[in-house]
Amino acid sequence: MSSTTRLVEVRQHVLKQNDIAARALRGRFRDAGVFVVSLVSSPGAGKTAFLERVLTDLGGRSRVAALVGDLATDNDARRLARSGAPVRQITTGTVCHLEAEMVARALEGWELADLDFLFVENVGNLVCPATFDLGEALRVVLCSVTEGEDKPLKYPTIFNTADVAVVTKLDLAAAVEFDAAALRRNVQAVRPGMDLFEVSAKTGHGMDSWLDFLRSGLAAWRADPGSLPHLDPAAPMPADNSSRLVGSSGTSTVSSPRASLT
Ligand SMILES: Nc1nc2c(ncn2[C@@H]2O[C@H](COP(=O)(O)OP(=O)(O)OP(=O)(O)O)[C@@H](O)[C@H]2O)c(=O)[nH]1
Ligand SMILES: [Mg+2]
Repeated sequence: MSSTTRLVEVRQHVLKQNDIAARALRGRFRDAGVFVVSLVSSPGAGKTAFLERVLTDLGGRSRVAALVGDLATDNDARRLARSGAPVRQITTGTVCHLEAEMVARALEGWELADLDFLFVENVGNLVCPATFDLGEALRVVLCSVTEGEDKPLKYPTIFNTADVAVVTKLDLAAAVEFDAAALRRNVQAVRPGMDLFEVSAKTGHGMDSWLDFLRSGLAAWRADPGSLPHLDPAAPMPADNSSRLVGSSGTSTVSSPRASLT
């Protein structure tokens, strides 16, 4: 057997093990009624800053908690904990993504039924997290205005396994001559119908629309855990939809590859 063949077999085994663990997690989340939202992006796109706002803003009315993955340090967990929500850091050492087993271990001792939302910030990476299901109900891919509008075209896999996209750091858009229409076109080219939100964690721009989306997502998911919120035509559009940019079809008709794992 060649070393290449062996490498492929080991990788397939790891992915299969992860799928089994992710399926078990998804069952636990469903039984507990906790809506699990994962965040993926390149390093520094603004996941933690965005999540700090989400935890703070949702925390008043909903029961929220977060896990955050990094190769090293507990910096992000400290930042997120300022919101008052329970937070745990997962340090992965040399591993460039979170795996379902890591999530399961990090949840030990937490009563999931006491939560409405559990957020999982993945390691900053637009490649590896795409292939590791974490049992989440909703996967969010973030890209900042400073990264360039071509990211969906260059990293299609992460956009194809995510359910919704968020553009961050809108307050910097003018300074970097961000072309919103080009990004929208590129997202739609890779993932027709994908919902796209524009936000700034710094100014709070777009956060109300995003929080409305999350709340309606929780309600839709609890009513039917097999559904993804952006696929639910009954999910109300936020009153102020200026920050919610939907595809030309208005609602998404493309199912998530991960949805088949439920
Ligand atoms: N101007 C501006 N800066 C932001 C915004 N969001 C994040 N930043 C800055 O961008 C940098 C990275 O933000 P983080 O939230 O740490 O990014 P991250 O994606 O969590 O980074 P990793 O966890 O290391 O992958 C920090 O200096 C933030 O202050 C924003 O909305 N506007
Ligand atoms: Mg972070």
